[in-house]
This record gives sequence, structure tokens and C-alpha cells, in this order.
Amino acid sequence: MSDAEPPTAESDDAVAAAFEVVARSAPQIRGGLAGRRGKTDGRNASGETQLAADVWADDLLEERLTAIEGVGQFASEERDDVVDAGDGEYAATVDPLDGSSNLQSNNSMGTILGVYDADLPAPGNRLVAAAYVLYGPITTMVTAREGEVTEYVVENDGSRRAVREDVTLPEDPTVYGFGGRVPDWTDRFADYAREIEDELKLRYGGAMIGDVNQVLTYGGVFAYPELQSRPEGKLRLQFEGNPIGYIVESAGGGSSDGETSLLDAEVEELHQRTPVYLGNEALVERLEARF
Ligand code: AHM
Ligand code: MG
Repeated sequence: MSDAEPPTAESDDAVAAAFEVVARSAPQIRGGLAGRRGKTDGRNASGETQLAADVWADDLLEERLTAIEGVGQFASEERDDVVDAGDGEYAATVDPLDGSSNLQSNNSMGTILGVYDADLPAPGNRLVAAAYVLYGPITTMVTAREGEVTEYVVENDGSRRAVREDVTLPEDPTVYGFGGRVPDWTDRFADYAREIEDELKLRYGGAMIGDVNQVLTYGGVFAYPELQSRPEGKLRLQFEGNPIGYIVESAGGGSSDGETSLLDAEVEELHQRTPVYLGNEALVERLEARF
């Protein structure tokens, strides 16, 4: 399918249609990044300055995901309120460009999709599917549904080719990546980090999708932790923590906000932040044991 033709949103399976929309949109989003690296005057609900690319990718995904029969709500990290998309039992959420501050330095970024079977804001245990696209040297997509995680290569025309089925985290973890400034870490997280530094290799790219994808590939642990200046961390539960927690748990790993699985974390508002800890179950359990 060429860029000129919008992807079809017709399917009696809303989840499959949402996966398809995201895959079909990925090459177009990637292709539109180069001319949209500048800042806009706008800020999102989290108070972050939006890039032209953030706003553009959000509009594109909103139009296509709300057109899916069965999708009744849409929400995004880049817009304040939930969009009513008519009748439909599912709610689709996106982080249209996760890690978009990497656009300036031309590093990896991603797109995150969550599909909930409840009104937003909804807890992670109401997710029925999640997926992400990684704009790396090649464009890949990871989907999770009914306990099955699949990695695809997305071709330039938006078609997908499965390259890893039944993705599970490798048993011998090798990498870690922790966000936030080290002096701002809490003592309990800093203690945990010191232990992990002795065991694993640091690899941190500044886009959660890139950092989580290497945890899925090599095994390990990713954290954007609680901070002294911000105990609630940086990442957003609804758009980032939940969908990625769902994917990692579906791949046999663990997720946590420090106390409980991200999927069981209580949801209070659409843009609420949460500390995020993800990776091999034993590594996440060790973190929780210290907290
Ligand atoms: P964004 O979705 O607004 O781009 O922010 C989320 C990103 C994550 O991908 C990443 O883990 C984190 O912010 C990096 O933050 P920092 O630049 O503070 O290290
Ligand atoms: Mg993000």
C-alpha cells in the first residue's frame, strides 16, 4: 500500500485492525520525521514541549484508530482528553512518538499502542492487546495478545513479516538501562542499581521502546524509577507503563511500579505518571524486595 492510500480500518476484529493501522502507519510516520524535528508552541498534558512530529503522528493515529469499528474511545499522551469515537467496546491509547527527544540527535524512537476493553482511564488488567513499533535501523513491531508475543519487520509498504514468534525473555539476562539523573535517584533504587551494575552491562538509549526492546532481545531490566524530585517517576501509566508492562509480562517477564505489577496499579487519571520497572522476573522481584 502506498502512502497516498490510508490504511483500511475495516475488520470485524478491532484488535487486529488496530495492529494493522499501526503497522501500515509506521513507514509513513518514519518518512515524515525528517521535516518535523522542530518544536511547536504547544505543551502536552504532562507539561512537555511538543515537537511537530509528536502532534503530526498523534493526528494521523487518531484519525485512523477512531475509524475502526469497535473502537469507542481514543486517548493519547499528546492530547488532554479522551476522544469519543462512537459505539465500540474497545478503547485505543497511543504514545505516538515515544522518546521523541531522540529526534534531535537521530536516535531510536517508538510508537506504543494499548487496546483496553474498558472506559479510559483504565487499569492495565483491562488491556486485551498492546503493541509497539521501534524506529531503529530497521522498523520492527512487537505485538502481544492472548499471551502471545510476536516480533515483525515492517516493510516500506506497511506489510509485516514475522521474524520472532512466541517471544520470551532470554533466561540469562545481560543488559540494563535506568533513566533519571543518578543524584536524583532514591537511596533504595540506588542500592538496587549498584547491585545490577555489577552483574549486567549498561545500555541506555533514552527511548523506552529501544531500551525495552533490547531487554526482550537479550534479557535484563529497564527502569525509569521513582526520583527524589518526583516520586511518581516520569512515564505515563496509561500510554507507556501499562502497554509495555503487558507486553513484557506476556513474554514471561515481570513489571512493577515498585510495589505491584504495573497491570494492577490503581489508575486515577488519564495522564498519571508511574515509576516503571520491567524485565526478567527475578530482577524485578529483587527490586520489589528492596522497596
Ligand atoms: P516521551 O514519550 O515524551 O518522549 O518521553 C518518554 C521517554 C521514554 O521513552 C524514556 O524512557 C524517557 O522519556 C527518557 O527520559 P530522559 O530523557 O529524562 O532520560
Ligand atoms: Mg513516551
